[in-house]
Amino acid sequence: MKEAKSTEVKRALCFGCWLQAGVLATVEDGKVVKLKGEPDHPVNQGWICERSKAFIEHLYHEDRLNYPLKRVGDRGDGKWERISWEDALDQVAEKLDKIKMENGAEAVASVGGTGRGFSEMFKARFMNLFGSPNRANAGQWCSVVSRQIHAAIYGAGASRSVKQPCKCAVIWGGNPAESLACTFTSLLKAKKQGTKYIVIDPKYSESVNRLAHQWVQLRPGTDAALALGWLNVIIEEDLYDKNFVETWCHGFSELRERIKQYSPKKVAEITWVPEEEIIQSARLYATSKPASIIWGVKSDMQGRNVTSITQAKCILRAITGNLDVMGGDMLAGPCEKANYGPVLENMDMLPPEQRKKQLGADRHKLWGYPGYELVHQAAKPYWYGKGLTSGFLPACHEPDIWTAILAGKPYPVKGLICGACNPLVAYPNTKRIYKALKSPDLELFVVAEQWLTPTAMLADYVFPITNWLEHPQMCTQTFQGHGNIASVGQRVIQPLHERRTDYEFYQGLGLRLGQGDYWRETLNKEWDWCLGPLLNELDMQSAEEFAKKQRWWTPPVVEKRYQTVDPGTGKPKGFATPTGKVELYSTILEQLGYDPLPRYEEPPETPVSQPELAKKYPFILITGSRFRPMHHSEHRQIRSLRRLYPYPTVEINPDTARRLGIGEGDWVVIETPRGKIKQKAKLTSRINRRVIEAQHGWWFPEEIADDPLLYGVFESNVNVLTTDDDEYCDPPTGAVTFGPLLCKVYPLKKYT
Ligand SMILES: Nc1nc2c(c(=O)[nH]1)N[C@H]1C(S)=C(S)[C@@H](COP(=O)(O)OP(=O)(O)OC[C@H]3O[C@@H](n4cnc5c(=O)[nH]c(N)nc54)[C@H](O)[C@@H]3O)O[C@H]1N2
Ligand SMILES: Nc1nc2c(c(=O)[nH]1)N[C@H]1C(S)=C(S)[C@@H](COP(=O)(O)OP(=O)(O)OC[C@H]3O[C@@H](n4cnc5c(=O)[nH]c(N)nc54)[C@H](O)[C@@H]3O)O[C@H]1N2
Ligand SMILES: [Mo]
Repeated sequence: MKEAKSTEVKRALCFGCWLQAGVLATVEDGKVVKLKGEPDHPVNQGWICERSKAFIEHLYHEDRLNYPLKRVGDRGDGKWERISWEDALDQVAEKLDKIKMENGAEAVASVGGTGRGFSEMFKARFMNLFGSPNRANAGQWCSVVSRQIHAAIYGAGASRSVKQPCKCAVIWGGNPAESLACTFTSLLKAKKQGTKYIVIDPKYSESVNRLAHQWVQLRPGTDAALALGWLNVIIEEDLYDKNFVETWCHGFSELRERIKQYSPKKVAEITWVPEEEIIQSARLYATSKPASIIWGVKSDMQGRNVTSITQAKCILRAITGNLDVMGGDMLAGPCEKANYGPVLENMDMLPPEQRKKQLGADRHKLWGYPGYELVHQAAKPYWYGKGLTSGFLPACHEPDIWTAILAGKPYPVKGLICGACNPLVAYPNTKRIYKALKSPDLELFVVAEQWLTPTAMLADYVFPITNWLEHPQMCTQTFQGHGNIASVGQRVIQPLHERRTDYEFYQGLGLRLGQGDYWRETLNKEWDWCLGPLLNELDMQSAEEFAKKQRWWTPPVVEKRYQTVDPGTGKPKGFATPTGKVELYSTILEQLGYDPLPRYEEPPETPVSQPELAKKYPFILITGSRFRPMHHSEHRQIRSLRRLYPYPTVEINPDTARRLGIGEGDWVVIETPRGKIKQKAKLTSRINRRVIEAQHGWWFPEEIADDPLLYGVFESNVNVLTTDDDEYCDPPTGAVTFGPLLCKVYPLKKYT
């Protein structure tokens, strides 16, 4: 007789992207056999995407890293020796200590991505205790920059509230149909309930197709001008909320003066959007109550305009009376029932003299310590005596790490820790990063990864890390106006082979470097402590118990928090900013030496700013629109997903393609002044004739691993074409330009 199978269902959180959807995972005889969405989970309401389901394939894939590796040949040769975790950690810790002794702790830097595996939080703790201020991450051009600008202006983030559908929602520089699949249905549902969507996008994206009441097709990179044009219409036509502006805003008269420069006529010339459309869309937003502006990442990666775009969006919400009201955009502080951010990361342990050495913080002050300290000063007393969630901030200017390695300026960086990111593919200027990682001046390069990526191929040590099915999870994030939900996921199975969590990697190094007092025994214990205040209140013993019994917690919704009376002062709480108001005129930006008001600057590489260069490179290049099923540079080796999207594609208007002799599916060369790559042509009238859109994230795990090929990392990777030049970066935040840039395109066959 056959023995009965042991079957168990675990309640996990998918970490395929930062939404962290609820998943029910079925385990049969110790093997994960099925993943499905957890009904009623606030994030995904029972639905999960194809990528989430494919994590079973990810878990058991033959190419996953299973043991720590130590390089034995030259960097990139692909000659590795298997080594134990303990030996590898001993050796890395010893080298880090040596670099610190000889060059100072700042000579060790770290790079990160979207914080997968909670690596950014624990990396922050490790680096603070080690004494280095030089932590960089993808937040510099993705959401965290905009979060920091919100923090300067409102003293908190702001997030769409789904508790009540809004009359009008603006999707600005995002395409949630591809990028936020789990929550897209909530947008469709709101449309049925009457929400009118304005989508601001140079392309007729799938979100335009499925949602838009009005599509504003602007020239790439001109969002700041458009936002200022909207402000002009709204103020000149008296469509703003006078009461809110008078009581709760600082600097309206200065703003009013500034926006005079941005008449709809002038903005139409800059943005290619007809004057009448600018006026109509501004009126629609301002007169629909409540209305919301939904974040899209393309606002965060337009280089020199990044601060202005987000600043203008923040101002739009405030002056139209849509801030912190149901159906509008609710103020989003941190989770009040958790130990998070500065306390979790032991931020106070980094001494002031080390903070001063942070790379790039002299130029990009809002991103580094100078800005952080001003924001934190106002936010700490306001948000439960702890301050805002950081995780990614304050960070150093990412491109400065490569300069410090290559040129030793302003001082050398000799050790680099790369955790949960793939800079050689996802960061700007691949060739420069390649040079830095190959440099003999970089004495130690350590990677914590799930796969041998092109970046990991250049490492001295590679540590094999679990995926989300192999570790317990905790999430305290602001979610769609629910406030700060706390959600916990169970470990589904024990880590396979010798994989360990990111936590154990940083803890392992920390314990060897005198940080014993600051690390808990296990990740589970860490979550128990993080959620301590909430667990106490619920009379639960552990996060694991919470995961089994309760699963998530949402705080009561507080509308118009600024009006609530502070018992200490007897006055309304106001906002967590230096003036206690919404700073239309930002005193923080002013103190840091930047323009306190938003403005539009022509991006450094467009047909307008560089007409001569545009003769050679006639098209405007935009990059990196999300596409299912891929997530940045991941999943190219997951067969079921690769089958859905086998090649990189570049979108070209059919008229343009015809003129260039390019047919559907042809391999074409895309070239900028910095290099060339190939992708397959996808002809679509959804894109403007003058604009080209190339995908990001491409490398080919099936190709040769060894340097200089590195899995074809230079073949189709769009970041071979991008730049990290400081002239292209936003002064306050250092955000880079992933578009607009100038390019030319031609059929590959002509040149082979
Ligand atoms: N040109 C262009 N470039 C872009 C963009 C663009 O629009 N255009 N978008 C940018 C944006 S917004 C972002 S966020 C960045 C992303 O930049 P990155 O984060 O550097 O890119 P990913 O491909 O997400 O890299 C994540 C890596 O972490 C590994 N990983 C996954 N889970 C874990 C884990 O739990 N622990 C560890 N240790 N490793 C794990 C994966 O295998 C993968 O190699 O890309 C940016 N790059
Ligand atoms: N499938 C999938 N989902 C993901 C990710 C992934 O890699 N794959 N990554 C996750 C991450 S880290 C992020 S940051 C989010 C980002 O996801 P989103 O915020 O949705 O951003 P994108 O998909 O990069 O770009 C969306 C739209 O911006 C438009 N666009 C391009 N240039 C401009 C411009 O100058 N102005 C304006 N207004 N629009 C422009 C593009 O045409 C595109 O339709 O997605 C997350 N979700
Ligand atoms: Mo991102």
